[in-house]
Amino acid sequence: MMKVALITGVTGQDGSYLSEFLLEKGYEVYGMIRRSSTEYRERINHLEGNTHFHLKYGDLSDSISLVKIIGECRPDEIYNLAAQSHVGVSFDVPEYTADVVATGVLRVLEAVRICGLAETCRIYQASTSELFGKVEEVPQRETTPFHPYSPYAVAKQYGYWIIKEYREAYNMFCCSGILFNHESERRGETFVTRKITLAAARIAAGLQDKLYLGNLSSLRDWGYAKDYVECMWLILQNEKPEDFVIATGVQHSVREFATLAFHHAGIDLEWQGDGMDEKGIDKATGKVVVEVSPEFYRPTDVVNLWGDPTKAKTELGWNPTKTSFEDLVRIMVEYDTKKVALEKNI
Ligand code: NAP
Ligand code: F7E
Repeated sequence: MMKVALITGVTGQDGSYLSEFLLEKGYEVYGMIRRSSTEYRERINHLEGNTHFHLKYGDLSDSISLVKIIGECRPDEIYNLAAQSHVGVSFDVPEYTADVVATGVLRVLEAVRICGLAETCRIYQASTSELFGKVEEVPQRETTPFHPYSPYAVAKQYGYWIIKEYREAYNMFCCSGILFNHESERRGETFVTRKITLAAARIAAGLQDKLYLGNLSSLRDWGYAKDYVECMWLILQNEKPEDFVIATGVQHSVREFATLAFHHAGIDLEWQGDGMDEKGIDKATGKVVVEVSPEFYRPTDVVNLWGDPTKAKTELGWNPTKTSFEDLVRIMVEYDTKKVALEKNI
């Protein structure tokens, strides 16, 4: 019997990689999509036409659609990846973020119960290192206290606790993967890594003059999204429902990411100045190619994320360093260099 999986957030970075991963494992995959004025779904276009891949309209803010979809496909596993996932944007749309990111998780759990699947359906919740926020311990592990530091993180904290509550109250197999930042050539273009790799490629091709960034000293534990979706699956194959920190255990600053990305694009940077006056200068030409802008600062910013993946390594057998930071940056810049070359020729 083929296992059935339902993925919310199937059009996103992780949803697209997870779909590929589960199809390869022989799953029947259902993905929930939102109605949009453009039907072009860049990250999953290549999967449409696969007879084991199905798309259903729904929305995390609409309980009826969730009950309908879950009742129709009767999944063995649900991967709840859908979210307003941009931390910066959550300060602009806090109420919507809370509705989708917090209450949305409750709606999925209740839909599973209403459909009579509480005993059979396993649920993965896309939790986040943002829960550690204004960090109280470095590196962060499963036992580190939470201190969420944005409307997004506060909403994700509700998601984390409601998953735990349903596990204990109703004995449901539901778990949170506390994932640290994971990036790829499919990363949304307003997250800092992709913004940098695209800009580095465009500046090198002469299509853009400058890149404006926010806090260059912010530290992150960046992994490769393709490696992280395997962990989501492993968490649901585990004997017991438990929560796991998923990270590489290696930390870098935004400045370091930019230096390496520009290097791969053929531009060696030299940094001059401090704070808002800091600039990244192209050593070869003396031109300023990176500047700091207050526009990209957040009212509260999380600046020291560094995960300890020991539990995932020992209990799930997951390899946190399959793709190194250096390889991740190279993969993203190579992809964007090709993308920009195509744009230039059009
Ligand atoms: P992403 O690329 O921003 O994708 C988000 C997905 O959610 C998209 O498919 C989006 O659909 C969908 N979505 C948004 N609002 C929705 C709603 N109201 N109803 C139904 N679908 C909705 O995010 P990602 O990077 O793949 O991340 C996946 C999940 O992991 C998210 O929950 C995120 O918060 C969490 N997370 C991400 C990271 C990371 O570093 N990437 C780390 C920790 C946790 P549209 O295409 O229609 O917009
Ligand atoms: O910011 C700083 C920014 O937007 C990283 C989401 O997937 O990972 C992601 O959230 C850092 C922050 O990701 C710019 O202030 C500097 O300190 O790439 P980001 P994020 O906020 O860490 C977590 C784990 C999630 O759960 C989220 O869903 O970089 N930064 N300059 C900038 N950030 C952006 N976006 N743009 C800048 O120009």
